[in-house]
Amino acid sequence: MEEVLKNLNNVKDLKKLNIKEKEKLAEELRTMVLGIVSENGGHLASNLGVVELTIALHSVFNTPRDSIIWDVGHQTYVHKILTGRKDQMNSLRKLDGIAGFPKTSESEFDCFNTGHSSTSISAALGMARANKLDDRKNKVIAVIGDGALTGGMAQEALNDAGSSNTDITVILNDNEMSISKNVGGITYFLSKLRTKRFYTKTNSRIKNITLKIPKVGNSIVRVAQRLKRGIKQIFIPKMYYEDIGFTYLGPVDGHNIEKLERVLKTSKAIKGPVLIHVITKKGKGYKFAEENPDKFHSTSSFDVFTGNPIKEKKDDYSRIFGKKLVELAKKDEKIVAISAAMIDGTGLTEFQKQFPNRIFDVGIAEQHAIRNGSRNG
Ligand SMILES: Cc1ncc(C[n+]2csc(CCOP(=O)(O)OP(=O)(O)O)c2C)c(N)n1
Repeated sequence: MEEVLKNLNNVKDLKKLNIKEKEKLAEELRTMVLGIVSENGGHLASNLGVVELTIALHSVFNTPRDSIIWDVGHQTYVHKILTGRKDQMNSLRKLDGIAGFPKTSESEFDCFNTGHSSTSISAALGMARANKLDDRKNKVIAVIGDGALTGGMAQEALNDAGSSNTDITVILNDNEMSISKNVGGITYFLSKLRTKRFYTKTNSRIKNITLKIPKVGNSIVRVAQRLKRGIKQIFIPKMYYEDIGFTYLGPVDGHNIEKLERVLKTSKAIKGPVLIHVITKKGKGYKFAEENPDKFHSTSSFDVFTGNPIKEKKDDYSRIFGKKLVELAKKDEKIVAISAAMIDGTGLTEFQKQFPNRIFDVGIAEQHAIRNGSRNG
């Protein structure tokens, strides 16, 4: 098969491809992202994990009319390549180069500037409400990782969206990782959902059949959704997302473009808020990143064949802070460390090794972390 990426300049070209070509494209995108990040540095593992999801999203939705809001925004390299910025990607992390995060001034496909975690559902809900007021039929999709989902604002937004009677699709990109292993009660809950394979198979079979029926297909999907809710209560008693007002679809294999496209098409036919649980592998396709997704979350330039950095890391503020804290903690057992999902990024890895009982990763929840660390009153 001919090279697919070479001839692809925009989402219109993408929509013309068949599944086999899209699978080939996924491979080529991985090679391209790996080449750029190994040279320039950048966010590798998260981008490798969303290749198929990004292809499916731009294939099914009518972007930029439909809005995709990427939480944090560090996983948008593939999105940028597919939306007309292929030739600029080499300038990533260079002066005046392409931004490493969505940037509204860079492209009409970037509809919200991000960087901070856990904001996507709030932004998406606002846009969806505006669409409703203006009687626009545009779709709004928030793509949020299981790490970002631990953030308070994401929970506040789910709470609001669930009762909003607004058409909004939340895609939960669940790779079990924040930068490090994801933490907290929500991760227990998600791991339970992931194991409900029996239910998933039945569920997608209903949708496959119904969507093939022209015209009435969509209304049958809706009835099936209601019925499904009943069945699901039997197998998954604590169906939290459905209980707070979302239609839950999934879990779906986030590396299977065909299945992803099917579930995304189904979501378009459903009224009100929908949550699609997508299972991905952080670092997918590059052995070193799959084995060490935290090391390859954000990286400086490295040798593709060994996975080793080109230059050894120098001491920076975080490393010096971390060393000093270990020194002080040896002398004072009252010293503990609290981190909002940034143990490595804030220089606390050595502290964690030496004092595993005196360090607390509270998830991406800075506000909670500060309060967690305060004295009485
Ligand atoms: C408020 C805030 N805290 C911390 C960070 C640093 N940070 C960037 S990405 C990330 C992990 C995100 O995990 P997840 O949402 O699961 O996405 P993944 O990288 O696994 O795809 C963190 C903690 C941030 N961007 N914003």
